[in-house]
Amino acid sequence: MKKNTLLILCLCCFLITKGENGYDLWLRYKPVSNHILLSVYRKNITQLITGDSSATMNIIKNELLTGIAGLLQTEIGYHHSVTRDGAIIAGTPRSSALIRNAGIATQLQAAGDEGFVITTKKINGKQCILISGNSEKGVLYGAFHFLRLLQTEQPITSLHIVSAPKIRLRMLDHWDNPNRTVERGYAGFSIWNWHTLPTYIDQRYIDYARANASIGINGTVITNVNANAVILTPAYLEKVKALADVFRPYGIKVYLTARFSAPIEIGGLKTADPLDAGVQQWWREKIKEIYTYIPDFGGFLVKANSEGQPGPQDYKRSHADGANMLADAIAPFNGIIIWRAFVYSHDNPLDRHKQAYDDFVPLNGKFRDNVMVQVKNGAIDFMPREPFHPLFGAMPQTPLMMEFQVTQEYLGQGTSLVFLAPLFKETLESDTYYKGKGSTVAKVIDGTLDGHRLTGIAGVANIGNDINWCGHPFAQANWYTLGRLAWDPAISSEQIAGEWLRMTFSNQPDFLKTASQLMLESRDIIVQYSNPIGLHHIMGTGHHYGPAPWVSNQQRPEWNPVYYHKSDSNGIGFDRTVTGSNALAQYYPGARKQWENSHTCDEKYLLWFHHVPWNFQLKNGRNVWEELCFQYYTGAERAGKMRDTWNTLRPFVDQQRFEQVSMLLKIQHEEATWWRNACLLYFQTCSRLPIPLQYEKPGHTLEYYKNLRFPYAPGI
Ligand code: BDP
Repeated sequence: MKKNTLLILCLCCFLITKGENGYDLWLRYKPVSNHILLSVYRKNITQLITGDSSATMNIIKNELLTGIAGLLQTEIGYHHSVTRDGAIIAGTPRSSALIRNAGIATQLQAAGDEGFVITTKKINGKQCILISGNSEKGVLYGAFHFLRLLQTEQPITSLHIVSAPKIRLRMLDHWDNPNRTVERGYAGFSIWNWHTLPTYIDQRYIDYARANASIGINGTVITNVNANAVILTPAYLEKVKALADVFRPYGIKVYLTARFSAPIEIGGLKTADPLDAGVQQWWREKIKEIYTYIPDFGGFLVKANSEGQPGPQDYKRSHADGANMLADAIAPFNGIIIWRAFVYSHDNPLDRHKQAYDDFVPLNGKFRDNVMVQVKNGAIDFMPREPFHPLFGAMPQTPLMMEFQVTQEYLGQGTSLVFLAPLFKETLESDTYYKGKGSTVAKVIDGTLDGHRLTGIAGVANIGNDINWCGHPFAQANWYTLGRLAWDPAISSEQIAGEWLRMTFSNQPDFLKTASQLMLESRDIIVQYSNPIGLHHIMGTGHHYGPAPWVSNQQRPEWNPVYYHKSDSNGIGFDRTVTGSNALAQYYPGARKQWENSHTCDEKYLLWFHHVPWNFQLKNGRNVWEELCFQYYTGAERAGKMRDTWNTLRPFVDQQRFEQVSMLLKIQHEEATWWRNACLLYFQTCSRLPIPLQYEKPGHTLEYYKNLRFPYAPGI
């Protein structure tokens, strides 16, 4: 072998073993591996023509050129007119005469404000691919969609795609603090470096906007719901403006969280009473000021009177009074107020499950037109499995926005592979029965049931300054999922997993089959080994890391796991039927029916809605204690198998990401075993029944598990 060849070979080996650090997310644009397809692509993609130059159009042009160069391993030229077959024409009817005269007006009409049309068409006798939209944002989404077709190795010779988002606001909620800590963040510190803003524009801000645009996200709340008023001061508004300027050409609007007591804290007022004229004036001026920095500012997200946050109830005013005061002040600028329904109070003795509904249903229809009420998917708090929130379908005159949690606060945090699409879909597909059978949560959210114009889905972001953005390489899939489902809640989990895996790892069928199954089962597995048959909120207090079902010493009752499982010598579970808290009454009869009788209850939610004796029989013949043992042991065993499965995928994955996932799966298996042992040993002190002999004995005593401490667990 010649010296040079050897050198090149060594270099190649080095590059392969070095692997990928994950920074490129699903936008890697690696060469198309299917050679037949590659030659079809090369034949059908030969030149690029875009509409008149603008910030967004330049982004579109660069993205298409970069993407195509990477995927097709060939530079296509940028032209002004169609000279050969295979021209890609990207633009709006306004920015491009070719698009304007292409005869696609009907399709464009169906694409609406933000949608896109991708169609194959003869122009000047040449076969072209048109990527178009009524707005540049639509074209941008279309460009990313087109690249996704290539990345996922789909046919492109006859394209007739019209796609419009089903949801208007597709947002990420960052729980990022000014000091760069991230509440419930498991991927390092905040990506916003407030100290160096506004002058220093980190490349990450641009890459963040690009990644979001690639999945249709069009809004970002950049600050924590547990808000800090400092963000509303001029020095910080300058910084927010700098970010907004970066995001704008990517079609992303900036939103902020508003601390309700800001008029006192930074305005020098004596009160923050929403009915006080001085307070109203203060917010009007503050909002006007914000719009001088950010003319397209999206609006405020507000957490009020929840978990100690200030709010209108401090002045005996309602949530509507608070929201409407801000809504009136922001209306002249077309901004909106997103008011959170995640409220519960320590002086409310009612089941926490019921409190938001009780507070908000009487306010149905009392909010201004530019207010949305943001409701978590379930009534407790982003649990691994939770019935849908009874507010969905209960406030028909008020647009409700879905709040999912993308960051895995209760689902293994930064160490677990848990694909969240099945969880999100489970909620979206749940039937509220509010307008009869088929009134799914998705239809409440997308406005079809009540004709709402304002619609939205938000996800609490899982992004930090870790090199791969999300910490766990597979956590990126959950960010991806949020965008895809907000665009269209009907997309299946299988499709999302498939797309993401193809773009993030490989298009090899053997890889895809195994890896997508791994993803699709993962949420079920974590439910099994952490919160089976309806158990919930039994995680470590404060940091929520790992199991702690024994905790009972917290100041507020609903901060204690014992509040949620109510395990004692008689049995286990939370009675939410008429004999208990009757939270079930908040659901429509059709929905209620599936849960109200302990003998017919969907067993996934048995202990969510019922307190049952230890010898209660399940449909499979096991009693509750045996079922808990079965679930915990099976779940932990399946978690172990996830690693074995991943290990079979070594040939398809670069070494760096392969090892990362493998090590994390080892941690996950250890954590699953810890969950199993700690929970069963604790519940055994109530049931006083033995762990069946076929199972291996827990490796430690209950005391050992109780004494574990995690003072520096992330995310607090
Ligand atoms: C809980 C989190 C807490 C958040 C709260 C919220 O533990 O950190 O502040 O939700 O959504 O899940 O406001």
